[in-house]
Amino acid sequence: MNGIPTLVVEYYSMRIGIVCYPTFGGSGVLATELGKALAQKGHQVHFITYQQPVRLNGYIPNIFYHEVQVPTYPLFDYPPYETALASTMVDVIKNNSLQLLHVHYAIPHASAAYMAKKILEGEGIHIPVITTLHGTDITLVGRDKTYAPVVAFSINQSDAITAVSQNLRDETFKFFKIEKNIEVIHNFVDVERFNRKPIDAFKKVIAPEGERILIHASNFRKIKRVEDVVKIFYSVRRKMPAKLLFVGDGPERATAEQLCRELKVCDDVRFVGKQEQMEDILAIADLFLLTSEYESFGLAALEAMAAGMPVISTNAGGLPEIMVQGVVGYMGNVGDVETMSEYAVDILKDEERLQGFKNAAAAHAHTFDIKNIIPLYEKLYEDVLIGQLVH
Ligand code: GMT
Repeated sequence: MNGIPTLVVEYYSMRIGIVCYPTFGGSGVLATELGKALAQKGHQVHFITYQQPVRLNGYIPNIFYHEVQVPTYPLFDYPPYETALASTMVDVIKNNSLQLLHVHYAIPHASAAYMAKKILEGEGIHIPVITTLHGTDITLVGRDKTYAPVVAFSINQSDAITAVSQNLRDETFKFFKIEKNIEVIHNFVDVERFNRKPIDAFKKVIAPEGERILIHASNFRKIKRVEDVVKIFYSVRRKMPAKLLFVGDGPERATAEQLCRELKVCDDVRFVGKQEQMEDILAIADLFLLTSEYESFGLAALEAMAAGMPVISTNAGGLPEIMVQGVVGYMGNVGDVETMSEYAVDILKDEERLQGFKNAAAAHAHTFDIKNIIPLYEKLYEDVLIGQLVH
């Protein structure tokens, strides 16, 4: 056309490497769901992790899994995971002709990716790196001075950077000297998957008398303030028959259990541990509680909304970006258990009112539906690949 040469980029079916934590944490869940969705759209996705990611279950064509082996040696008090990861990245990128590497959670994935990129550069292979910042890699762990210089350097060396909320983007610029743009791509949820009918038999086991079911799911770290969950439940429980489900596990579980004993609510609280089938659990519950001191986004709350559940949360971090006050639930200040309890009772006290909140939460989750967000990542990949060609 007009004699202008057209750039032809093979981005319609890309070969993508994804690096993440394979555990139950939000960043690993998000990265895994992203990889699965990309594979379903015809891209070839290679996961590089030290363990099969929890949400990577069942056979999906186009998905490949490469385990990072970390050999031990008596000399190593600390086996060098980052070195093993960088070497695995090099191997997988070369042997599968990957076109780009997308790492989730900066530490140590972004610096390992930088190392792999430099090694490959020496062999004439150019691999663009995209780093997605998830939260504590910036706001907590990343700020520790033992990590901060490497975190800042490796973020700056990435070809593209994304953050899961505007708040996290702002926090990153506030704390680190970042010389590049950070694109906000919000987390997503597959609303179809979470739109489940409750399994009646399961609901009966948890709430035999039709009690309201409250739920909290997290890694029980200090930042989640799980004792506030127990306190809110205690207040609700004084106003109406109710049960509380704790999903997940972590260091503050014992604190939560102890508080349940002190408040004498143990008979109405169940700790069900780490669960893979979140959609079935969420389907039976009435209200999700997220009392965190900070959440960059709060993926667990979004999944709850997608399952048709209102949310009571704090207004910390990126939570105001996904919550709509008085519509999908309510936000309160961090630690303001009294106000959050009043909100919870207000939502739960009346069947019709509860149903209204449930419908609104389910409808709002569509804003963050996987179908709307995946194209943003694809567009970013395309832009990065085109950028590589142009340079
Ligand atoms: O919440 C955690 O401690 C886990 C952490 C993670 O990286 O797995 O979650 C962070 O990333 C999620 C996915 O992007 C966000 O939804 C969480 O809000 C964020 N957690 C924090 O910022 C504390």
